[in-house]
Amino acid sequence: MRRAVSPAAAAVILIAVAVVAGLLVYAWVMGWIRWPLREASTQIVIRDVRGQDGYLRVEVVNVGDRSCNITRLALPYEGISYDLQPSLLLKPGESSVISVPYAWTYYRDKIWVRVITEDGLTSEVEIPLSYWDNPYAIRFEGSADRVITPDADDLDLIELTIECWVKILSYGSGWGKAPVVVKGNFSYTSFNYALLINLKYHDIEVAYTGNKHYIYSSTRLEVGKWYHVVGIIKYSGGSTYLAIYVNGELDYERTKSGSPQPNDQPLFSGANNYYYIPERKFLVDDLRIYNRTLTQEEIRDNIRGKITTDGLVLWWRFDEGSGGTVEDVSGNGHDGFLDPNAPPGWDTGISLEDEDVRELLSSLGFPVPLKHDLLTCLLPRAALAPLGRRHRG
Ligand SMILES: [Ca+2]
Ligand SMILES: [Ca+2]
Repeated sequence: MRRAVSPAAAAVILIAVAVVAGLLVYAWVMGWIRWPLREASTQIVIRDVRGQDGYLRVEVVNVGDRSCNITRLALPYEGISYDLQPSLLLKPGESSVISVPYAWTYYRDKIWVRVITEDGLTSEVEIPLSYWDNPYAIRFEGSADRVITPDADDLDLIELTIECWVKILSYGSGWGKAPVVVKGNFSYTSFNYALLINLKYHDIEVAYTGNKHYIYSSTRLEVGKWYHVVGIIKYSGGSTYLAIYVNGELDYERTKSGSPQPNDQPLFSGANNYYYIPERKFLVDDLRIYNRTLTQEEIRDNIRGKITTDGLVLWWRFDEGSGGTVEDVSGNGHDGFLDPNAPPGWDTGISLEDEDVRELLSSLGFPVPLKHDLLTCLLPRAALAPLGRRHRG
């Protein structure tokens, strides 16, 4: 025979259930039980993060008791995610390094990295980089400073994108043109393609072989300010499409007749044997050449740091800061050589510390990682926290 629960006992039970549920929700909200739950399902531990030559190298180890297939890596703060192709299969106890192309491999207080397995399990960490590059740019000054790389089949192009950061320090006497890139020794009559600074009109030109085969930007580049510039050339069906993007926005585009003509001459940055006067002074950083047309979305991804590598044929980071060689970190072997007769110098390069870069990221709606300040660099967090309370009471 069942005995009915008295109304008073029922009320007590209901209150007890409500209190326990409330405590559980409170603990969940406070993060007391969320962390252990997530931890219990975690198989992968992120052990180390390095930034080098335009890549983040993330060391992971499988501490679980079954194999894990890592399919994605994300930088949640930046809103960036990479599909890993191929994915990384780790047996229990195994470790490996995941490399993803990322531009901002310079000093960071910390970077938030997450890996995701094909089962949807995640592991993440906020960690300072254990290694980082120093941000340098190449500085062309005088009239003939140049970096040169020899001719190669994959630099002979009829469809391409040239992308880099440029800062003009002086337009000199205000006439002539200075090449950010030119594939060939001489002028438009024989070069394959070029991205030129017009020293008179203060704009950027993208050009290919032949008279009047160029367009120029409507943006005029202010002295002393970093700009992200892109020139696109695409030959198809008997004509050639040209476009210029400045700071992630389409600046100008037009289709012209004729086609780019590949040659057997070197690729130059800074000057060639035609565009070598007058005096000028400018910086170039993070120069890339692709053998295809990048979309605006890809251009903006590159600005925020998620570098597309599909079709990449040359990538100069200019982070050497000394010496006579610029490494091609694309893996295609197009290292550049500073002309010993007219060697360029080195200067501070682009990084997330630079106000022009920060303003651009922010204007495009991208999150800008916190700038590290001297105080948080030098003082441990524990020493900072109690400052406000120390003299109370
Ligand atoms: Ca650099
Ligand atoms: Ca050639």
